Amino acid sequence: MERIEALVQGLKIIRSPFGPDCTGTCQILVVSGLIVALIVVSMLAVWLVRHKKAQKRVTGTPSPLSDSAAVQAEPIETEVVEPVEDIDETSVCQQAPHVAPADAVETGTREEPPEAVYEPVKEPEETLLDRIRSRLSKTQEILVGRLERLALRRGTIDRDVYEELEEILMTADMGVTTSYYLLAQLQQEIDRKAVKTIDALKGILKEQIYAIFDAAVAPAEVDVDRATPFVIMVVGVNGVGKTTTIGKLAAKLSNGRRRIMLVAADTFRAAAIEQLEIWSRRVGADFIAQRPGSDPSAVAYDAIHAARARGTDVVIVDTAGRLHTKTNLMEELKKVKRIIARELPGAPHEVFLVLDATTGQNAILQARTFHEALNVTGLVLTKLDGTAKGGVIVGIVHELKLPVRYIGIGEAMDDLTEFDPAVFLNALF
Ligand SMILES: Nc1nc2c(ncn2[C@@H]2O[C@H](COP(=O)(O)OP(=O)(O)OP(=O)(O)O)[C@@H](O)[C@H]2O)c(=O)[nH]1
Ligand SMILES: [Mg+2]
Repeated sequence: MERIEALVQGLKIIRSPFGPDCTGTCQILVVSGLIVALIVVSMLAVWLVRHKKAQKRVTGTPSPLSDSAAVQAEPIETEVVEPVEDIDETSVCQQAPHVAPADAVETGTREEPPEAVYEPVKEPEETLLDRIRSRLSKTQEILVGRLERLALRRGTIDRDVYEELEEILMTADMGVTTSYYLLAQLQQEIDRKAVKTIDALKGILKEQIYAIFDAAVAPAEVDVDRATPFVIMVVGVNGVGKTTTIGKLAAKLSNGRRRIMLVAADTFRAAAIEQLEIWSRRVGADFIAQRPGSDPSAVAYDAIHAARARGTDVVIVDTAGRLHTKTNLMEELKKVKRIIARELPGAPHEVFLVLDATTGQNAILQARTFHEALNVTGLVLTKLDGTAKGGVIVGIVHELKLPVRYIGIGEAMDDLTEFDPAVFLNALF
C-alpha cells in the first residue's frame, strides 16, 4: 500500500499528458484502459484472419500460383464438383485434365472450359449410333425390315421362310458364297437351339454376321503412333471416294496434335491435285504435289524425304484410279509402294483399299485384284449412306478376311467413322 502511495506521489511530480486535472490514479486508469483496448483490437484482428482462412479451406483454395482472377473463379470450381456426381465415372476421368491442365498451372493462368467439363461423354456414342442407323436405313429396310415383316406374316420357321431369307440376303448384296454360308450356319444353329420363331432367327443371323467380322485377320484400329512418319497409301478404282476419304481421315488422325501430310500421287488430272490441296487447307495438313502428268513415284519419293525432314507424324498418299499412259495401273501402284518402302523401311505401314458400297458385288472383284497386287491391310467402304447394298460389307470380309477400318456415311468431313462391328450391327438390327 505504501508503495502505491509512493508511486502516486511520484506521478504527481510528472506533468500529466492527459491534462492538468488527470494525475496519479487517473493516469494509471487511462493507460490501463488503452492497453486493454489494444489487446481487444489485436485479438479481433487475429480472429478475423483465422476465420477467412477457414472459409477458403471449405470452398477450395486456389493454387498458390493463382492470381486474383483465379480467386474469383472459386465458385465455378465448386459448381464443377457437383454435376460431375451425376455423370458416370468415365466422364470424370476423361474430363478431369481440363479442369487444371499442367501448363495452366505453370503459367499461373487458369484454363476454364466449362463446356468440356459439362459435356456428357455418353452422348457422342449414342449420336454416332443414331447417325449410322439413319444413314444405313436403306440396307436396314432390305435386310432387317423384310425379315420383320416376314415374322408378322408367318409365326414359325418353315421351308418357305428359308427361301425368302435367301432372297433377302442376295438383295442386300451379301453375294452368293456368303449368302449360302450364312443360310447353312443359320440352319445348323436353328436345329441345335430348336429355334421356332423368326424373331429368334433374326438374333442368330446377327450373331453369325458378327462372327464373320470377328474372324477378319487384323484388328480394325489403326495405330498411327507405332512409327514416325506413319505412311498410309490409299488405293482404289476411280470415283470410289479416295480423295474425300483422305481428307476426312486427315481430320480424324490429326486430332489437333499430329502433323499430317497429304501427297498427291494421283497425277492423272489437275483437278484431282487441286481437290487434295483444298482438303489439306481445310484440315491444316502439309501438301506435296508435282505438275499434272508427272511420275507418281517421284511425288511419293519427295514426300517421304520432306516428311522425314519436317518431323511429320502421318503421311497419306492419294493414288490414281486410272492412268493417262498405257501403263498398267497395278504396276504403277506397285512401283509407288516399292519406292516408299525403299526410302522408308517398313513403310507404307498401311495400304487402304477404298471401295464404293453402291457398286455391290463388283467391290469384291476389285478387292481381290488390289489385294493380290498390293497386299492391302485394310478396307474403307464408302457411300454406305443411301444404298441398299450395304450387305456387301459382310461378303467382302467373309471372302477376303480383310478388316474394314472405316466406313464412309456421307460427304462431310466427319462422315467417316471407325468400323465397329457391334455398333454397325446394332444400327442395322
Ligand atoms: N454419299 C457419299 N458420297 C461420298 C462418300 N465418299 C465420297 N463421296 C463422293 O464420291 C465422289 C467421288 O469422290 P472422290 O473422293 O473424288 O473419289 P476418288 O476415288 O478420289 O476419284 P478419282 O480421283 O477420280 O479416282 C465425290 O462426289 C464425293 O463427295 C460417302 O461416304 N458418301
Ligand atoms: Mg481422287
